[in-house]
Amino acid sequence: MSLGRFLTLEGIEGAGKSTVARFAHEWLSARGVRAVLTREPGGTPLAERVREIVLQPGSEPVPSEAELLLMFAARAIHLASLIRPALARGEWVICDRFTDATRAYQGAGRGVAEDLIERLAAVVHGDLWPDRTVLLDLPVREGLARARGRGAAADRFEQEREPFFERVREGYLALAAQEPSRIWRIDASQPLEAVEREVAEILAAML
Ligand code: T5A
Repeated sequence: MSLGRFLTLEGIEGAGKSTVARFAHEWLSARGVRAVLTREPGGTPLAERVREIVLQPGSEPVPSEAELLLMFAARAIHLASLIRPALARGEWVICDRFTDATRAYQGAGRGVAEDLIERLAAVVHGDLWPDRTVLLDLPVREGLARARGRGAAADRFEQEREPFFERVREGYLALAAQEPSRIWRIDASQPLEAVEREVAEILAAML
């Protein structure tokens, strides 16, 4: 079975993940590489329904453990219906967020126990981890200003306060320090062209 490559984009809100994911997809397509562009939570019709549940603000509180399980429920669906089949066909998968987001948001942000997250990750995706993860890192205020500048209504996470996102950012930086060969940090406060140049270098090395 030929296996494609699995690339994920991570970072706080407004870091530029969606923008850079689209750039990576276009860069690969221009070189004749078949790639699927997707996101989490979501990526398939059913997983997108779970996304709605977990992101939509509402009056009923969502306990952290429920949030964690919903993220992994969406991920299990996404892996079965989209990620594993694409990789098995030899295609690349470019995914806007994956389990590092769970480690950063539910783990570092919400305070869910690390070993619970790792056990669920082992059940849901076993040894399947991204080949490369690009961490788009920038100060929280800058990221939130960009995200809020788009004028869209805030989702349940975007309604959180700065200290939450500071913990998430620290969580991501700790992951990058633990796994430097997989997680590559890029300074996302640079102009977009500079960020994209660094991403192109990573893609070229992966090819
Ligand atoms: N979540 C998700 C968890 O808690 N646990 C999990 O396991 C998972 C998978 C998902 C939410 O779910 C949480 C985390 C999230 O809160 P989302 O919509 O996927 O939500 O994620 P967001 O981070 O909210 O996505 P955003 O769209 O807000 O941020 P992006 O994708 O990082 O930013 P992007 O590309 O849309 O760019 C934002 C703006 O900045 C500009 C862009 O043009 C755009 O206007 N921009 C730049 N401007 C200047 N310089 C640059 N370098 C720029 N790069 C982009």
